[in-house]
Amino acid sequence: MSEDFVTVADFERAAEEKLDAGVAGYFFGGAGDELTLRENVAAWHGWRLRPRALAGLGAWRTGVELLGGEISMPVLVAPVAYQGLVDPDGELAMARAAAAAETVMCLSTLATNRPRPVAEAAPGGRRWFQLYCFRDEGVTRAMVEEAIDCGYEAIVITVDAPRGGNRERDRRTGFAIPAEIGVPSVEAALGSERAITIEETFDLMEPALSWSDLEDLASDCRVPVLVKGVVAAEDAALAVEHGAGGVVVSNHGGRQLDRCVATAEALPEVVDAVEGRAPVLVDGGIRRGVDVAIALALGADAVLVGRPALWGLAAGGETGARRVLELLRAELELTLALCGCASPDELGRAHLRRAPAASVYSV
Ligand code: FNR
Ligand code: LAC
Repeated sequence: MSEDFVTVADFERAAEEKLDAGVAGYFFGGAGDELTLRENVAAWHGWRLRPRALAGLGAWRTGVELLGGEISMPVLVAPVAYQGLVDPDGELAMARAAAAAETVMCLSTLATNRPRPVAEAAPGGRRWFQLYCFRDEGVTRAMVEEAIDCGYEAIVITVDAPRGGNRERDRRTGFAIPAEIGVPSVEAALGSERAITIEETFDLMEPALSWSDLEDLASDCRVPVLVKGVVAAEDAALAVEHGAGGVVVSNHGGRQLDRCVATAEALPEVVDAVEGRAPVLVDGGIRRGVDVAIALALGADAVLVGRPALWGLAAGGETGARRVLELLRAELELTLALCGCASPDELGRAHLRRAPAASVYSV
């Protein structure tokens, strides 16, 4: 990993060169025609900033408070499965990178390390746990209890995956998780030590979850339960009414329902429906600090990045992931300064206008 990596795109290219075709297809790919995958990125380009002048500022702050704790920036690490496929330390390295960048890491249920060693790898860091509910309730319960016991501060239940999306790249490469990459939750559910496909993994999950399950989980857990994978205002309101402590606007990085609305387009209606009753986060296609600023201006409290952090990890291990997070922070700080804002909470819809319709200006 060289010093001339100055953008997320530099890490993306380096990761693509380094990973073999099957692994790259899994991490880079989306569902179907990958229209939503591409549109997630493009939709952030659909806004223009209206900076304010002569704000009289000489210092800028990117730090925010989220769910009762401080982080250095409103950019968190999204749950991404199987990180041991791109780095020998996998989630342990990602946890250390997030802690060094002073932000939250959300650990996937489908991690290659259990919640406890990940917590021990970065004792000073803040952590949330992403939940997939297995058909075998005992497996789900054991993971959640371990996470909460080890200081994970929130459970993030993913609701956009009652079945696995149509991952055509994986079908072409025949991609499967190699047996030597242990996935503790899957091993517990399957009792198997052979290579397993992503489709088989999704078949282990309980598809028939409903709002009452959210309500039960939220009342059983002693930590907040966030709902990840909402794009409709109606669902955002239902989530809050059923006890959610936060809503994550997400379409799973374009990996589930292709032609799903882009998250930048869904965000305003969700913000309006939640009416400040809970934090609203968003992920999908965030590649620049200016994307983060646009999300905040539209009303998000924070964003998460999935592939960017993963590309950092693949290209340069813990240091690479940390540098991706730090460069997003630096880009956000510069954007705030150039918009005349002292801190993230000063950005609002008055700082935005729609970009001209598809035209010579489109990028
Ligand atoms: C994911 N995502 C995901 N989400 C989740 O809730 N549990 C998971 O295990 C995974 N696994 C996963 C694997 C890979 C390879 C990717 C790319 C994504 C979705 C993730 O949390 C997030 O919603 C998206 O990655 C956001 O889009 P960007 O930032 O990758 O564009
Ligand atoms: C994925 C799962 C595991 O997106 O969430 O591949």
